Amino acid sequence: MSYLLLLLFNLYSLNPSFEELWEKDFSQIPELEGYQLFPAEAPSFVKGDFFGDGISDWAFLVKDSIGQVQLIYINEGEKRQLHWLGKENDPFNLSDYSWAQVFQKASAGNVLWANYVDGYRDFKEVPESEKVILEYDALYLHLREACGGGFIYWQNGEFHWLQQE
Ligand SMILES: [Ca+2]
Repeated sequence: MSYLLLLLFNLYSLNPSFEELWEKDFSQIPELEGYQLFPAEAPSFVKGDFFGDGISDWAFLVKDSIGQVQLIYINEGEKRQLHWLGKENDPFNLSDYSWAQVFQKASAGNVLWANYVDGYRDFKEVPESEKVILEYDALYLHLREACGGGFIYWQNGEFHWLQQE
């Protein structure tokens, strides 16, 4: 019995919850000082290999002191790197990500496309050149009421967006 408890305890400490990780690790990163986690619908974080180095990363939303919500990627690897979306140099000119209620992973290998370009279009209407085969995991962000959102994926050293309606 005690062995089982010990085993469970070890499993638990090897797999801390995201909230624990935030508490003990991410919130201690100097750049993230003063930020709070912003809860999307569960899950409020996504774990995946977004940058293709084979080491899983984290993506989640944080709120600053004036309530603006930004998207953070923690790229784990040999050296930890942070990517901020929602600040001055946002690749999509967005200054707030609070609309991203639904927060999910699209796994590497999936084929994605923008499903709205001057109107809805489905897979067979999309030119081959506009289909994206995900090299790495991607994020899917979605606002339920407006049925809008998109995929954010990393390719050739930058973030890309595919509109989803
Ligand atoms: Ca990584």
